[in-house]
Amino acid sequence: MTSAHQPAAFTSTSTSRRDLSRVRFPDGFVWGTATASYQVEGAVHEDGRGPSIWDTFAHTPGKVVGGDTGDIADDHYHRYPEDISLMADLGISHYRFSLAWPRIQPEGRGPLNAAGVDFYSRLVDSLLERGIQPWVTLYHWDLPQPLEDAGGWPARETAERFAEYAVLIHERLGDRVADWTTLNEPWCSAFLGYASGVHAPGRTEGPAAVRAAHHLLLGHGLAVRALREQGARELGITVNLYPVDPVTDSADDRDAARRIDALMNRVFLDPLLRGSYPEDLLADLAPVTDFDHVRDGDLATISTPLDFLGVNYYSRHVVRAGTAKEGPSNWVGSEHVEFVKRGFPETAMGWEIDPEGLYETLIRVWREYAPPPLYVTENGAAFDDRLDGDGRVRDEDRRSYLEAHFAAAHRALTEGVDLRGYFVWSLLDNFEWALGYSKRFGLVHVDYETQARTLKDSGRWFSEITRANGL
Ligand code: NCW
Repeated sequence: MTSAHQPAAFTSTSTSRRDLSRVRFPDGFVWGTATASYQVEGAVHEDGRGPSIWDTFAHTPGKVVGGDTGDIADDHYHRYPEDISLMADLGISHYRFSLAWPRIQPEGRGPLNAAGVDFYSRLVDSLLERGIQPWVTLYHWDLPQPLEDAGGWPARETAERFAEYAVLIHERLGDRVADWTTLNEPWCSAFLGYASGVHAPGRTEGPAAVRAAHHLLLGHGLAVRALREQGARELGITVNLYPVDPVTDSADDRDAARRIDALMNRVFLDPLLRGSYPEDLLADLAPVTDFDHVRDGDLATISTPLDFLGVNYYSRHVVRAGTAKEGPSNWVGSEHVEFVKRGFPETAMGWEIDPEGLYETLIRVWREYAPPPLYVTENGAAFDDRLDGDGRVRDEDRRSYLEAHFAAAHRALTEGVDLRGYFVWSLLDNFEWALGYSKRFGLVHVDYETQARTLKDSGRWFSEITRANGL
């Protein structure tokens, strides 16, 4: 089989310390770690928090590996002071976390829940006291259940509720939080939530997923406009991007790669940064939807200028033309592709390790879209970590993964990409959605029995990187 794309091998030689000895990031480069509310907070019944779609989904038998739920998670709701101390040890300048909308508006509409707001206010103050800037994500997948009951993201009203929520919480935290990200990975919310159904709310309706994607974008645009009027300082969105390559150079495989690139990358990049949906995507999706949910003016709202674009990068997709109309890789039913593994080393998620893909992604977005400054808002890896008898986690695999990806990002920087920062996913081992606690992404190991935190070897190494601002 010929491969149309031959990425640089992920070898110890290409990432050796000697090769990287002169890798220095620009002054002021942001180094951070990231988490998300439902994945770390726990305390799901405390202080007036309402249920989210993830509470419902995780408590539905068969939806999450091991029957795990986020009920307790990392108990970050109570242990955030300890976690902030860990961040201070890591030497990070920024902490990216998300707000649980159902803590702030338990019904997804109406008045604020003061106790929920207080929690985030205390968290922000505690971060600032330790010299760590809070980087807030407004929505990382935990939609208030009452809004799902009213139609969820496929319903236009959800976009309006989201913008209202954004305004209300910005009024309370905007004096201390400079950086606001509207959505995290809207692709996952739309297509895993409403098409494949592997994420909450677990619906399997292709056309609904396409409507959800639009209303997520619309909610983003409405929120950006409203927050701008409130004088918000730095506004952006985070998308998950992948290079998509055909497994061979055949016309069919190249067309398969084009379809997946449209459905995973350009479906968000084009509306956000060009104010239109890609023509080829509209044509591909014609059997599924006629896009009659898109109203005049929506795309102008969605493409309201941003201060930064967040990029989450984990791997590359390689595809071949297929015939299957259903299955895990055929979310809306128009894809007809198979995802191909190349035999590269993988993380515990089964995602091939491909740092070159990060370089390509940053260069591509920079050259094709002329975006605002970029941040890598997530990159990291799950591995089968073991807490050794001497209390150490020797996660050389994670260290080497991160080192190779930092170097790839640096290469993009030296070639002109305005990359301003890098957040490692994740600070802590946490609830990995449908995979429960079986996958560990943290720089810090969490013992879920005792809630004991242990800095992994990769975390210790990361603290050297943040302090040296280089490799
Ligand atoms: S699952 C996922 N992740 C992980 C999660 O912990 C975090 O909350 C997310 O922002 C790590 O980063 C993101 N992303 C889902 C990717 C699904 C890819 C499906 C590809 C199908 C071919």
